[in-house]
Amino acid sequence: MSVQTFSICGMCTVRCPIQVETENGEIKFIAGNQHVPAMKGAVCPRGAAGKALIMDRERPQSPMIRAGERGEGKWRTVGWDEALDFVAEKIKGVTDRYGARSVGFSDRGGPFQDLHKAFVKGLGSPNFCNHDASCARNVDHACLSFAGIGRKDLVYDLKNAKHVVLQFRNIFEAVNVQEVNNLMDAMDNGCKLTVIDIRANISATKASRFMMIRPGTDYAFNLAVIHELLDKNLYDKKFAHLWIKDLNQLEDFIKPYTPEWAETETGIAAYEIKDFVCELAAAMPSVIWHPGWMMARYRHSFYICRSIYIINALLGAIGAKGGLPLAYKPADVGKTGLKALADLFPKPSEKRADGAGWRYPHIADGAGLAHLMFKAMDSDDPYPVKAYIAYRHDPLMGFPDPDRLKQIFSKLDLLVSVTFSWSDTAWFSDVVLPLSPYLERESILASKNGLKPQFFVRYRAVEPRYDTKADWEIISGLSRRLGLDALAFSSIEEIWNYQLQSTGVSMDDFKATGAVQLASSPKYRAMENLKFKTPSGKLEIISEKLEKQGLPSLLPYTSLDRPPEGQFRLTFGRCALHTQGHTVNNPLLFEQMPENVLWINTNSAKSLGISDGSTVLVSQDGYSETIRAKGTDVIHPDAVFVVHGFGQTLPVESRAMGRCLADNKFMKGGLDLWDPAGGGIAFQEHFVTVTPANKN
Ligand SMILES: Nc1nc2c(c(=O)[nH]1)N[C@H]1C(S)=C(S)[C@@H](COP(=O)(O)OP(=O)(O)OC[C@H]3O[C@@H](n4cnc5c(=O)[nH]c(N)nc54)[C@H](O)[C@@H]3O)O[C@H]1N2
Ligand SMILES: Nc1nc2c(c(=O)[nH]1)N[C@H]1C(S)=C(S)[C@@H](COP(=O)(O)OP(=O)(O)OC[C@H]3O[C@@H](n4cnc5c(=O)[nH]c(N)nc54)[C@H](O)[C@@H]3O)O[C@H]1N2
Ligand code: SF4
Ligand SMILES: [Mo]
Repeated sequence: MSVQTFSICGMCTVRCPIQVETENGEIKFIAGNQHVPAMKGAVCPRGAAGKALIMDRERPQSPMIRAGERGEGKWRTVGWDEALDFVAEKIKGVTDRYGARSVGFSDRGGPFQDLHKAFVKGLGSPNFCNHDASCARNVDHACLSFAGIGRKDLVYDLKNAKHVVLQFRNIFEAVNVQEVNNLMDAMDNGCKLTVIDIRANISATKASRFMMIRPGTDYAFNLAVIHELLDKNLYDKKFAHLWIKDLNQLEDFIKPYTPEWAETETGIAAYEIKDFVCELAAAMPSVIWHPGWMMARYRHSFYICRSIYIINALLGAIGAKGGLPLAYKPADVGKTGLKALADLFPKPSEKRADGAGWRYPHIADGAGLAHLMFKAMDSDDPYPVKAYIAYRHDPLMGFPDPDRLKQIFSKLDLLVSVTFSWSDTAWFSDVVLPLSPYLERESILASKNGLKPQFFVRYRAVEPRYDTKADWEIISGLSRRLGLDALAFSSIEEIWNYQLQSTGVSMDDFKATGAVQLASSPKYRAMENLKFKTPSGKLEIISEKLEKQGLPSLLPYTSLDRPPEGQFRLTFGRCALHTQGHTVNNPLLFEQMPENVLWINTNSAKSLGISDGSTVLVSQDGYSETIRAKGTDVIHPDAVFVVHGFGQTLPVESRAMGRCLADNKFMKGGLDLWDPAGGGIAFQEHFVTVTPANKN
């Protein structure tokens, strides 16, 4: 007999609500949760490959302790008791010698991180980070500096939008299933789509307007848009009067940045910028200029994001239906939120090793900046960090300059990787604790704010195939050994009941759909009733916090260096068939897409003697890899582009091994290139040389 289990996809960070059909303990079919209309019953190709992940023998099948040198790949397979005893003893050793603050932890962020935060807090360390310095930190900080709230406190109301602008955002390949469905519905209803990108990606092929921009000049483009909105009086005056503080300072600042000026920087014609702005104004306030997601690209990316929030505000889109309405939290709809596990322990009094909140008061201390925690491991400044748990996190692939990072990790007394697949970081660890993949584990309850806030649950769909464990089992096991009794839960039900106390909700309420809705219909606020958490309560063009740090609120434009003759800016992004670096070895997805290719402009290729489909050598500072060239007219000639996540070298992953090019290896010195205002890594400030592979 077949059984349906509600679960949450874990193949990427989006975590779509799914339902899993099983029969005799085997997975039959994975579909989008039928009770969530925007899923339309679908998952993306990676979501559908969940079964292949479960069946894959080439994933860590039991706990392992390193038997050779770090990275040598010699392992001793052990039982869970031995593995957890080993980790706990090492952590005790480090805390006895250097103090609790010497334990660092990073994870992949997301709705289930409360358990991890609780664990690190319980240990007495302030050093919980997530991966976001390599992803969306600049977006979040830009939103905080402008509106006093995080990026997720604003909803992208795609379904009701009349014009959507994607800049650095490839929504049809870097997929979030509900967003894709909502945008397609809106486009069926006449919503315009503008794409501003350095290449024609799949989103561009569906756009009503595509503008190919010179890499790294988006800030110039956006300043010209602001200029045009103000100069032509095309902005929403009522909204500006109510909510935008210091508009006059913006008006003064923006004067030199005309569309004609921007044309020379960006390569986009002034008339096109002007036409585009008129179109936007016609659709306001139901406009979403997406502030970006993977915005760890340049050292001024924070200001690009900030300029986008300013444009959305000028269009009256912030707070508006079909724009970026404010998300509701449980308390906003008269409900009590989940009880935080992190509340089980007091906040550690020590300062953070990465400097977030004190050395860098404008950087929020929740997610921190992982690269600065790594630097503390290297320098012992402000103090030594000697044990590191990389929990569902692969910094050796996800941060630049893996050789440098390996040197740093070599100084650790303990490196633990908790993961469901092999990764460069797991391979370099002292201990690998294999996490059950998401279909084989349940998670703590999670809460999602939005137009309809909700709680949701991930149930276990099938039992673990190998000797792997769920998050809560691993954290409880370690907590028990480390004297953190409050976290040493013996069942998931105990955790769920703890989280639900005072909410008036019981686990029975999740049974019918996998979620509990806290409001019956989407809630929008009238323009007069918006609420921002800045010191003035308004959207602040001038941020005192930034100014105090000597960082301008309005950054004057400076041109980035162009690649020297014969070199290209290395750019990267996603494709619909893979997630970051951990699905290339998935049998099903590998079959669909076994390699990445190097996008290169046809004319540049021709002048270098490179033909479409030929093999090329990509080099930087004496390091080279080969890859096949994709010669195309639809990439800017300054750039080459690859899909991130390839170029794996681990013998345990026979399919992925040796497949094409790892962009992260062409980022020497990249740990030092980051945005001082937003904290994000500047991944795209690296140049490479490309030559035919058969030359010489
Ligand atoms: N050069 C370069 N660097 C990049 C990027 C790039 O495009 N180019 N992209 C950046 C971006 S946007 C991000 S988000 C980071 C991503 O990099 P990371 O934050 O490291 O995330 P992942 O590679 O998705 O996952 C890390 C590990 O967690 C394990 N894992 C365990 N359980 C789960 C689960 O339930 N879900 C998931 N997803 N993983 C699990 C996976 O097996 C994987 O080995 O890298 C960033 N770094
Ligand atoms: N299929 C799939 N979906 C995913 C993921 C995945 O790995 N696979 N990962 C998830 C995660 S963690 C994230 S962060 C998001 C990322 O979501 P996105 O940020 O939308 O994805 P990317 O493909 O990294 O980058 C978007 C676009 O930026 C363009 N770009 C690069 N440089 C420039 C520039 O200078 N100017 C402009 N205008 N454009 C530029 C690239 O060409 C690319 O088309 O996707 C999420 N969804
Ligand atoms: S977008 Fe695809 S891979 Fe990501 S959570 Fe949704 S179904 Fe899973
Ligand atoms: Mo990301």
